[in-house]
Amino acid sequence: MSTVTIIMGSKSDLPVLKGAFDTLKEFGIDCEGRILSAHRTPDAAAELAKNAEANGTKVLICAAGMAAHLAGVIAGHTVLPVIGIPMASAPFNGLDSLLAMVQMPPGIPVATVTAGNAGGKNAALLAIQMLALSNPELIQKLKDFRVKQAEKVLADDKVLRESGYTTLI
Ligand code: RP5
Repeated sequence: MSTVTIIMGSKSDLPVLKGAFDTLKEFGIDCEGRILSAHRTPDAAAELAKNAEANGTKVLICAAGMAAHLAGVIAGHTVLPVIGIPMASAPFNGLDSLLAMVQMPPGIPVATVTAGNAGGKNAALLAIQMLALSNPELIQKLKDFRVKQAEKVLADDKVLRESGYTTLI
């Protein structure tokens, strides 16, 4: 198993996770993706969680929508950190997933990140920040990433001001 394991409740969640895979790759973190559901494949999901620590996984990322129990169920089977991404699923646009995921009972935490598309990237960055606690090289990469990100915003700001406040597009 890889350092970061990304589990999604359905193949339909995959597009949102592109940001997670891309970001982990950018930072050189080995990761793997699995499609397992807390409801449709409960035994396989539990098995993965129970074996994750022994298999060398350090952080688990779980994406699920609707009655989004995946992250919570995984967290109940392991002491590894679990990051949850609430999917913006219909008909409640992710409010259902968010509430299901963020309301873990005391004793079994899930670190819930941004709902929907941005959640993939933020889940990966949070996982990297966790891994960076024991990896100074990753700390530096995260600092470089922040600098680049800020430079991009400031460059956009400069273009906007120089354009006489017309659109950037
Ligand atoms: C959840 O139900 C999945 O994580 C997905 O977000 C949602 C809908 O699944 P599909 O019906 O698209 O397979 O378990």
